[in-house]
Amino acid sequence: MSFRVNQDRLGFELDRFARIGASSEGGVARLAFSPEEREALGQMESLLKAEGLATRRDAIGNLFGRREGAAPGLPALRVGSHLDTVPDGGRFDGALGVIAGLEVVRVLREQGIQTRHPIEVVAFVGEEAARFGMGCLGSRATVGTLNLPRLLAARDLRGISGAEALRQAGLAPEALPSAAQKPREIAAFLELHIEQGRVLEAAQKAIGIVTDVANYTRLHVEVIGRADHSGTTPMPLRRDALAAASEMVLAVEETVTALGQAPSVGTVGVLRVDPGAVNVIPGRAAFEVDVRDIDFDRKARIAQRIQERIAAIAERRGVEVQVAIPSDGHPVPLSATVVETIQKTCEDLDIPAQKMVSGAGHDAMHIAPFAPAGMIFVPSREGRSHSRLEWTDLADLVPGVEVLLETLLQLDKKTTDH
Ligand code: HGY
Ligand code: MN
Ligand code: MN
Repeated sequence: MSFRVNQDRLGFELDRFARIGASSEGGVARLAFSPEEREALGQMESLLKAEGLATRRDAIGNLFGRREGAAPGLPALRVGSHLDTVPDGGRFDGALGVIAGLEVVRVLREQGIQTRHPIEVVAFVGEEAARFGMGCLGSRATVGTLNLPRLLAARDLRGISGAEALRQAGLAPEALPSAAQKPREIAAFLELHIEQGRVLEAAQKAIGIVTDVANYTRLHVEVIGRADHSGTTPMPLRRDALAAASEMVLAVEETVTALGQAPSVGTVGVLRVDPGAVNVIPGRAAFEVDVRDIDFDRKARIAQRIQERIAAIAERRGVEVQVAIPSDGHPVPLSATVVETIQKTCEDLDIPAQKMVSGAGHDAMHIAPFAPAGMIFVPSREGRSHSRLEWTDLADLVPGVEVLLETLLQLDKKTTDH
């Protein structure tokens, strides 16, 4: 199979971006609105400009590179993803999708291909929820669904608010609503992404054709006990907030395991303890629960049962508990037209592919209700991601970029004005 995509050039760009925010242990850290994310966006903007694309940044910092089409007035065919990462993340999550967009426009130039629709390469900001507990900030702003007051008030682990982070990035919080676009501006959106799971590797398939994206319910739990002297307080008199929270964390795992079926999952990734001193019984503990499923009703049952378990543990232990639900999303079906086009492209290119759902959230899930959107997965070694051990061999990335390119060309031929 001869691909038009240049494997060495793809590898060169992945190496380049992996160095931006690189840690000495081989991970990458480019948090939302961080200097590292800004450096990556700036680097990508220069590369898109060098390809002759007109570039722009919107009010939240999303980067768009535009290659004009032959037919004036048609909406853009967009390819892209995100350049931010989780702390100590991998080099592929997000960056692959944006770098693949750069490679697509490079191949179009080399092959002298002129599309009917304009092609836009996009890098959405703040896809990861790692910093502020809410993700897909750039794609939500694009479709006008960003909860701006929540972002402005959110605080990261250093106590910096979303509003301060935006201002430090040179962005005006009050201008963010102007980032919202109109559905007619987008003919379709395609996102190439690593699978971040084990399905393709186990099935020995080169491509995942994503039909649906799971969504999450997030619970913020505050446990209020009583700070006391760790040496003088008898065990029966304690109101230990961390011991109670620890039981609750295990209850999350037990409940998802008991009520869920794959891809039901539940995680507590953040736990804060106050005052956090070795000789003080914790007076407060706060933790974040992330429950995900492709089945909304099952996810609701799991979240409800988790809340019941938390209340019972608090009652038994004599601590107070406050539960907030900042997010409760519906799983998102992707565009059937785009799914079929990806599938036909894989058949035409004779690349082994399978339809699948995504357990991870992505920018495409926020674009999908707004304009036709699709996702193409490539395998992740041992399914590892959100870790410096995230890896996909270059030879396993190239088919994904080729399918992205060919699907775009197929969509360009279709009248995709919706
Ligand atoms: O959290 C997620 O699902 C995605 O990786 N941002
Ligand atoms: Mn991610
Ligand atoms: Mn991602």
